[in-house]
Amino acid sequence: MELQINQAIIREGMRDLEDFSDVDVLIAGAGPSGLTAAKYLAERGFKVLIYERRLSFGGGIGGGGNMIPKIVVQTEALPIVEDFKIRAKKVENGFFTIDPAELIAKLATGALDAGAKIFLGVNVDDVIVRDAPPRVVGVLWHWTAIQLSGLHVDPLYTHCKALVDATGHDAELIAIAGRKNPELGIEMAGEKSNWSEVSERLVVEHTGRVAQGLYVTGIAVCAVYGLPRMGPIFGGMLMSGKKLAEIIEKDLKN
Ligand code: 48F
Repeated sequence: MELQINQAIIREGMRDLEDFSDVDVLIAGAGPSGLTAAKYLAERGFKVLIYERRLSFGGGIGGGGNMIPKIVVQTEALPIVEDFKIRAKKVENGFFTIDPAELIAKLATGALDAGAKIFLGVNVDDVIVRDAPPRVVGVLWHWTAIQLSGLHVDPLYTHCKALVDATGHDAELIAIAGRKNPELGIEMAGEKSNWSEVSERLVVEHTGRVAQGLYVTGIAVCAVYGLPRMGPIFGGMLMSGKKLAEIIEKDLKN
């Protein structure tokens, strides 16, 4: 029996790895913005892959607000909440609260049911850039366990038509891409201190393409464009993910 278990895992797992080494859209980060973008892109027929460095999804959702198990969304995000069949409770001042565990589960289910693939325990380390004109065409990745071990192991590659940085506060991929490839013309402005109402709006406004083939969504937008951060309000993350899906759809169809 052990042999058959082994064969099933290795054969099917390797098939997936090979199949998903060339995709339409590669999203780094399975937080709220990445999962939302994944659902709306996958249901438009694109081949979508998410690499998530942890062995779980949800990013910053699970901690609620300073570990109190509620997060908040605003009215504008309700159509997305409804698309994912997430239950939201109306509270004071036009806000809605959501259970973090439900938000994680249903965002992931929405993305997976739409056809997106998620690989857990994968850390995206670097980007692949081709010149004339400079364009991001893929990533280098390691299993997170290899990165944590400190072993000197060369990474593998994945090619994509569109790479999405949904890595959270540090906008890791855009920072790496800009530092190593000045020809991309990326300047990281750095995230500013908290101002939720301004940030929620500006994050969505600035969501989009950063360089050819490279896109940003979620709180990473703040680090790229010098915008204030926000606390445990998540409507902007969902709206950013949905807006990015629309932008990438247009770009890839052109
Ligand atoms: O941080 P995260 O939840 O990003 P988000 O989608 O949402 C931000 C909110 O959670 C919150 C906020 C707004 O309400 O302020 O912070 O913008 O999810 C980012 C995910 O990316 C993974 C990380 O483990 C997390 O699950 N990640 C980060 N860097 C990498 C990565 C990487 N290099 N490779 C793969 N995954």
